[in-house]
Amino acid sequence: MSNPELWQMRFSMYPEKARWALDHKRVPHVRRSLLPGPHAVQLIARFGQKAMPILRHEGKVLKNSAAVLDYVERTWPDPPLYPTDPVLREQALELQKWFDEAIGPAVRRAGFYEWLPHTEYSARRIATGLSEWQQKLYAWAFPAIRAIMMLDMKIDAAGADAGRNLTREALDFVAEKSQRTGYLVGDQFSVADLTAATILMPTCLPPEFPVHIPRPLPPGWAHWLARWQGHAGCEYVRRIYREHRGISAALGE
Ligand SMILES: N[C@@H](CCC(=O)N[C@@H](CS)C(=O)NCC(=O)O)C(=O)O
Repeated sequence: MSNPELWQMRFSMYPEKARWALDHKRVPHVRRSLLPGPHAVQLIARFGQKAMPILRHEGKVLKNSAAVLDYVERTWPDPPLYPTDPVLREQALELQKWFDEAIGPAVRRAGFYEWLPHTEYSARRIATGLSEWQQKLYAWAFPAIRAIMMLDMKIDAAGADAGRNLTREALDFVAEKSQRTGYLVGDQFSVADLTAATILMPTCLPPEFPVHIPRPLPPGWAHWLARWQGHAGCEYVRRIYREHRGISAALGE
C-alpha cells in the first residue's frame, strides 16, 4: 500500500484532526503544507475545493476532516478511534459533527477577530516552518490576505461575540461531560475527544500541539488565552493532548 498524502495548513485545527488520526495509528504519510492565500490557487485547480484537510490515497480523495477520519479508521482500524458499541459510536460521531460544524467556525471567528490585527506576528505564526525571507514576504502580503480571510470567514464584532459565547459553551460542555470517566463518550479516548481537543486547541494551546508557536505573544493573542486559561474545559483539552497526542508519523513535508 502506498503512503497517504495530506494537504494541510500547519497552524490550523481541522488539518490537526487529520494529522492526529494518522499519527495515532502510526500511519506513515506525507504532508503538503500550504498558506492561506496562495492555497486557493493550488487546491482549486487540483481538487476543486480550497478547504483543508484533503487526503489522497490509492486514487481516492477525501475532502473533509470527518471523511478523512472515517477513511483512516476503516483503512487502519488499530488503535480504534470509533467506539465498538454502536450507540456510543453514534454519540461520538454526533459530537464530532457539533464540534466541526458549530464550534470550530465560532472559535475561529472569535479568535481571528482578536489575533489578526497583529499583522507581523499573525503572518509569522501562520507561515511557521517557512524560511525567514518567505515569512517576510508573507508578512508583506498579509494585509491583503487578511482582508480576504475576514470576508471569507465572516469575521466581525457580532460574529466574535457569538463565537466567544459558543467557545465558552463548548468548554463548559467538555468539562462537565468528561467528569465521570475522563472522556466524552464511554470510558475511552475516541474521535469525540480528538475532535473536541483539536477544535479547542487554539483556545487552550496545549504544549503538545506539534507546531511551533513564536513568542512573545502580542496582546490580542495573549488576552485570548488568558481569558480561558483557568477554565476546567482547558484542563480537559490539555490532559487529552498530554495523554493521547503522541508523536508524528509523517515522512516529510
Ligand atoms: N468542515 C471542514 C472545515 C475545513 C476548514 O475550514 N479548513 C480550513 C483550515 S482550518 C481551511 O482550509 N480554510 C481555508 C479555506 O477554506 O479557504 C472540515 O472538517 O474539514
